[in-house]
Amino acid sequence: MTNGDFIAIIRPVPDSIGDCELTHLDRTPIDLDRARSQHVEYASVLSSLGCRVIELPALHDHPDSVFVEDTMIVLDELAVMTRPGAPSRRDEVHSTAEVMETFRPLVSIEPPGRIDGGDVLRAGRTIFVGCSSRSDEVGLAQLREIIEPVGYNMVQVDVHGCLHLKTGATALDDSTILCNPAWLDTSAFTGFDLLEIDPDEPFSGNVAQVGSHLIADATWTGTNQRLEDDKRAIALVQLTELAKAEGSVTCSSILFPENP
Ligand code: CIR
Repeated sequence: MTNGDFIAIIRPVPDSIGDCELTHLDRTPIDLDRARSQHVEYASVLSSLGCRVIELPALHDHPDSVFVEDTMIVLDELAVMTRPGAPSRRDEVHSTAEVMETFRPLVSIEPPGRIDGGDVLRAGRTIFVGCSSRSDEVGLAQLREIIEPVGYNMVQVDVHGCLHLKTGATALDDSTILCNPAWLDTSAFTGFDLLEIDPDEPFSGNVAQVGSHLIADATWTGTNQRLEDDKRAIALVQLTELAKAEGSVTCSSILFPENP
């Protein structure tokens, strides 16, 4: 697959981002202009890697709406509209769904189930799903019933130290996981190769995969060096402002192959 086969759905940084949900971080002022210029640069990196970038309309009344990843789980066969764990985020899902239905058949997580896309990590035909403060057993059971019949193996991972599973672990390819072992029980990844982050950079376990390339936050020089030493092709972005809203690289887009 070439990178050009990928779609990246994004949404602009809303005026209200300063009122975002925060779970593990204290609130610090977000520079809106800088957040926007970093987000524009993020979009241009996606384009430079060959993604077709689709920008959804801004949702200024939804402070976390730039973090589109949490609204949708896209697999080869179908897409799952999530039911975000934070009630303030539930209405973000509808406008993402309007665009997604042109690419995949849509199914949805139903109340009272809760799942955020940030808790769903795909590596090949394995889907790791975090049970976190946002995603619960009811939501996970619904997801299992949706994805196992289409041939995915779902593995539950208990998440304690961070917001989402993908805050602490992301896939580098179909068989390798970048992870922060301080935040996750790595026994969930048995059978996969693990690359540990630089322990001085706990938030560096989140990278986005676009074909043979990775997008990584330039802030995390130690972990990025480990990725380079592992012969990974990396494109760097700066997301210091969205990081204050507990966001990172994957959360700001929904990335998927147009024709898997
Ligand atoms: C939230 O708490 O929902 C947002 N402030 C951050 C969401 C980040 N999303 C992600 O990691 N997938």
